[in-house]
Amino acid sequence: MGRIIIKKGDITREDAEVIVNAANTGLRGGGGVDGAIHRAAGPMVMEECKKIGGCKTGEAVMTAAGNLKANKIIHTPGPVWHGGESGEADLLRNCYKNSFELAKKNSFKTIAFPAISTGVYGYPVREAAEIAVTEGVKYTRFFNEIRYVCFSDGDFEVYNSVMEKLKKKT
Ligand code: AR6
Repeated sequence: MGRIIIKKGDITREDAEVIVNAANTGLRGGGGVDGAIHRAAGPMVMEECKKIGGCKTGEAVMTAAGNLKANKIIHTPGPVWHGGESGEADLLRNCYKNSFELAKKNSFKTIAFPAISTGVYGYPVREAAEIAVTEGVKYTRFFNEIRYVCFSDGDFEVYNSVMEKLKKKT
């Protein structure tokens, strides 16, 4: 049974075997964590993204990790928040599920996630954290460590409180 770790930090510095990128459907790169990952990884990763061509919301594709410590990057476009009635929760759940499945298929044992969709795409952090952590719990037996890397103190607190609540329930 693996561990779930919630930490504050910059995901580009994580030494997990695979890190997940909150991408867009064109895999074109952009701001936020996507921009940071491409800057740190180097141009080779963008070359590979261009070859892949794109990825649907909620699906996941994998590339090399260039100059990062990680071995691979999984790119998954999260949903844009439109108020919660447009299937956002299912799509975000798919981002986590498909990323876990892809990492599992490639026998990776440590994986690190940013808070997908909660930046530019506007998904409320608590709701997003509930989905992230609930999916993680389902996959602990396939991984040694699942890390949620929060970029702000506020997100870190929210993830911790969601985790505590979940522990009380189980
Ligand atoms: N390490 C960890 N988390 C980070 C980092 C980092 N280095 N930098 C930002 N975050 P966002 P989205 C956090 O906007 O909402 C891009 O332009 C950030 O504080 O990066 O899924 C893509 O190309 C927030 O908590 O992703 C897409 O077009 C979280 O990462 C679009 O933005 C996600 O914020 C995707 O939007």
